[in-house]
Amino acid sequence: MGDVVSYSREGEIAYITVNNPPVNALSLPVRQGLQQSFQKFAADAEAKAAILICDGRTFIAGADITEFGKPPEDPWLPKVIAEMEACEKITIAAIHGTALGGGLETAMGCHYRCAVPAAKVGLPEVTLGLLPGATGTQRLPRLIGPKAALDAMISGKPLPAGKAHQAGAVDEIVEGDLKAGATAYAKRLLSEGAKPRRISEMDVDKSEIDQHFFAEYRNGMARATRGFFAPEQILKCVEASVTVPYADAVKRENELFMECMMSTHSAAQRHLFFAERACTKVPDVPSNTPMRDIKKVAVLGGGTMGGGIAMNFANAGLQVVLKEINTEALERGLGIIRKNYENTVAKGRMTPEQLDECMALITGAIEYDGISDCDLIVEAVFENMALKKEIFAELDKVAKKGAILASNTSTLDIDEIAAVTSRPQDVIGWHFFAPANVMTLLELVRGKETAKDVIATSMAMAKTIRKTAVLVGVCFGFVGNRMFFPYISEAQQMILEGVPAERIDQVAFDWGMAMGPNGVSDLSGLDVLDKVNSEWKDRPEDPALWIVVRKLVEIGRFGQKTGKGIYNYAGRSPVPDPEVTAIAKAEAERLGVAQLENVSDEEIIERLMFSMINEGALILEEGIASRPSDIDVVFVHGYGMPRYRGGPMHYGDAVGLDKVVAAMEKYRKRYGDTYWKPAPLLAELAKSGKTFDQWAASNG
Ligand code: T1G
Repeated sequence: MGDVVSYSREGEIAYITVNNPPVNALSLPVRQGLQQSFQKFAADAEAKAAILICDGRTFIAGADITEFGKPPEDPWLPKVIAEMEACEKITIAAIHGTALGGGLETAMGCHYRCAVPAAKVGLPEVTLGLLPGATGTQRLPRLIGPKAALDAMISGKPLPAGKAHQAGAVDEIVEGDLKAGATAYAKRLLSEGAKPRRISEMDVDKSEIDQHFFAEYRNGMARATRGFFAPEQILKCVEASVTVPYADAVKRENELFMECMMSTHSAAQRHLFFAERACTKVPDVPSNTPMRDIKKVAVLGGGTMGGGIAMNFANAGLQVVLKEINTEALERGLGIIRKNYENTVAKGRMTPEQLDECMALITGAIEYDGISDCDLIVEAVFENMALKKEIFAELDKVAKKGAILASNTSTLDIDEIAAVTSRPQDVIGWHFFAPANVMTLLELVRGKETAKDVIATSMAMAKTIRKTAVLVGVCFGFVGNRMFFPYISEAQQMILEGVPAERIDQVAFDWGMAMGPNGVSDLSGLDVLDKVNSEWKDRPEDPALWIVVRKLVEIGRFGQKTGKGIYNYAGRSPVPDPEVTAIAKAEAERLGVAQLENVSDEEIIERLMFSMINEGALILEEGIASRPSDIDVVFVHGYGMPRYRGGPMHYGDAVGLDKVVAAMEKYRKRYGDTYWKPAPLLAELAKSGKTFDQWAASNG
């Protein structure tokens, strides 16, 4: 029994303690230790009850995800749990922190479960493209009913201990010290003559299952789980829980678990699990870097972005000063914020009291001295370099010493902005994504002189406001937009070549994108794209580049905001417009752009995705992103790329970089080097049969 699991006894109560930091994951030594400890308990005649408890910050938080993809090693978790459950003496799981996945499954292998009020329990395997593969799909329905179990497993969301207690997943809530509370509970059970209660011997309550239940559940989850593989497998397991005996259903669960484990979806979603943790680590900024104290925040500019940005800080309980240029603009800005909150209340996701609390945290100012005591100032004004320089020059005069001066610019050069101040070390980009109070991505743009404590403070503050922050370098468009430009360019080029915009969008949507490139262009605003086109540094010399966007902007078709763009918008749903097709055709003729017949879906995806992957390789070579997985996090959190694709760089690895480069050669022959010459890094990896992931690992 390794030191990750220990056995001890105090009187008639045995304690089986797991100590496997950081989250007591069920690595092989832990599984072995559990098996041996429960055998020891069974053989210990003095022990009348056993408590399974964990050291550290949490109960077992699941199987050890780092073991996935390697050959499974005995003892398998289902086997350990079955042996635990077979104990003739009662066993109690004592839960604190988060009992998740295999952790909850192990707790369900105990005969009783107690938890402290702040604990949470859940089966989040679906977030990893998996299903609860250690009998969770069979035990949870027996404990809380099939509907509640499905809700928990399909959403992957943990239940707070109180709700789990009400539902029947936790038998006892213990206040105060967990070990003492669990011991008292065990003694009480013994005094009541409680017997081992084995979930596997229970029946599922079928009272809520009629002939339509599963079909209706399938329909109900379709939108939220579109394209994902694992949810349907979970549903099949729960169907088995009410149709076949436990042992057969467990066999079915195991088969479907292996299908999930071997799926490209799970590989992608597990990749993202680690990617989202890796991106919080900045290679040259130690995790113990002292941080600046942020108590009060200012947001300059009360437009849509500024309002959304201000909400993020208020939602985290921070005081925010919204600064505008005059009272009218300020009132309008505060009105935008209130309206956003009112919409959230109307959707039932916020109470009126919470709205009032947040609004009370947001005050207004029209003079700079109203923000001179703020610790962090986020500029969110119009995307114009001259205006931003003017503002930062003013901030340099009025902001308190040590204040972090952030710009929400989406493309402009942070170094150029910093250079107008006497404190370039305090300047950083905080690039939010619209809607700023909804999208989880935040690109932190590091200038040449940005101080390490500014970076560390920004990373920590991002977590406070529940954003996924990725540190990027200075270039036109940073990481996300810079890679999105070729994606949009390919969509635009195909429209010129006669491919219907709606076909391009449908293929992208079916691939998994939340919205196709043309719908996104209309959402962002064709006028915004056109402005980028005119400000694009080192823009490719190509008169056809985004020419349809320009022509549409010239006739006032800006997209959703004007009711017409690439599509017409009666409501929010896009309707193709023959006028746009005619404009594209006319421009194609004027520019001599050949029309394409019979474009395959495969070509559409290759041109959309591989153009991004190539740009991503250039970004890595230039050091604008620290790792390929950081780029993946950007696209999953900021551009609606589905988690089951893992992000553009992971997708390239999954396809095979040799295949990516081979496909690019087809387009290079048709369109030349400007867009389709493989980045040196990509060409090198393709040639050597390596992946971006392997490159990242070798690059430390
Ligand atoms: N396996 C291995 N490492 C893990 C891990 C796990 N299950 N969970 C977390 N870590 C690492 C993580 O990579 C990070 O490492 C450190 O622990 C702190 O994590 C059979 C098959 C528990 C809520 O999906 O949700 O059980 O970066 O930064 O914010 O049916 O970790 O420090 O080197 O996230 O306090 C199911 C996954 C697995 C839970 C804590 N369980 N973990 O959050 O810390 S599949 C899960 C979490 C399974 C069974 C199936 C969170 C947390 P490093 P952290 P946190």
